[in-house]
Amino acid sequence: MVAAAAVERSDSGDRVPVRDNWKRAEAEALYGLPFADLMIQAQGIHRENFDPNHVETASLLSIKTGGCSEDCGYCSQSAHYDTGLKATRLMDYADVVATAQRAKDAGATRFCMAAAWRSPKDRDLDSVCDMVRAVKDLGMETCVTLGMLTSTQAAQLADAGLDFYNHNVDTSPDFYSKIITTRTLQDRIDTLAHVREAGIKVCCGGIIGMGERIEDRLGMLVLLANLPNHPESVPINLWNEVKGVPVNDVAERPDPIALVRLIATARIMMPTSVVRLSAGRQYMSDELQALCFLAGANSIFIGDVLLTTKNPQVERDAHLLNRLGIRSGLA
Ligand code: SAM
Ligand code: DTB
Ligand code: SF4
Repeated sequence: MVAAAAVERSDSGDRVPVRDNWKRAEAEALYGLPFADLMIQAQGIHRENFDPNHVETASLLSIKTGGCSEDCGYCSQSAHYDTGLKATRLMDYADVVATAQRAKDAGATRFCMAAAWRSPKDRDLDSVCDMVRAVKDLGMETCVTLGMLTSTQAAQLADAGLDFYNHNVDTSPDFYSKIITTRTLQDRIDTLAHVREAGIKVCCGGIIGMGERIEDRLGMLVLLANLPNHPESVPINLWNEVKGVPVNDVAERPDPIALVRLIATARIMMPTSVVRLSAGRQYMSDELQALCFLAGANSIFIGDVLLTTKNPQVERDAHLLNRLGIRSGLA
């Protein structure tokens, strides 16, 4: 029943079949399994491909905040909505490097630099490439998220040594147009293709809790799992509340068990991808996060803020991971 469409290498070097032909009905069947059956399957796959007692720690920095021309209905940084956020210019090189050093000292192994752009201007891209080189020299993995890229721009970032590019599909193909109108899902898929062609690893996921149905959440997983290659990193963001954006009127925080089921389903469908329990951990109990790690989540953002919204305190994360016996940059 399960056809192997491609083969990828897991962390342990084993060859594992990786499918790119998922049907939504199959995702629904997995998601709807009795909880214990879903969890044991996800845990088995997690253990085949990763150390289950390790969680990756990434740190985020908004290097250019607000004033964005896109209309993403969830985002504090869109110029289309009055969110009370002050727009800034691109940060200075020295401040970015100093922040990366502090993040490293605090236990982050990856440093993700985010800019509120529809797409970068060539002059700005040169500056970001310098930042990437400097952060790499600190011995950290690098990730940037700058909006849409041409293939030339992706090649420039690859030359600078960039490890990961984050560009999310955000939601299901069916729900997408209710959330964003200024760029299409196909625009995003084109950028992901440019990133892949340039040899940069892909970080791509989305957001839940924006008023979508469970079918949309699974439709998003099917979209991600059927990309030509599975993204190496899959961030699952729970919408972090922002006043003044359209999503605020329709948002519904997902049932915690539904979140665990979604993580487990992602783990099964994308066995070799790192699944990040991304934004929204500020709303989660320690017990819920522990269940998400058991379901196969193996990355978090650390630091008291994400880009413009809150994240749990580093001390709370260190305490949680310690109690679970999970190794990370923090513990
Ligand atoms: N401007 C670039 C872009 O959109 O490609 C990069 C930055 S953007 C903030 C990166 C991602 O953060 C978005 O695609 C979205 O998935 C996520 N995000 C933004 N606001 C969020 C919120 N309030 N809660 C959860 N995730 C959010
Ligand atoms: C991703 O998927 N989540 C991060 C990162 N990629 C850039 C961003 C989360 C942003 C949360 C809202 C904010 O802090 O503004
Ligand atoms: Fe701009 Fe990115 Fe926010 Fe969309 S998610 S409004 S592109 S910063």
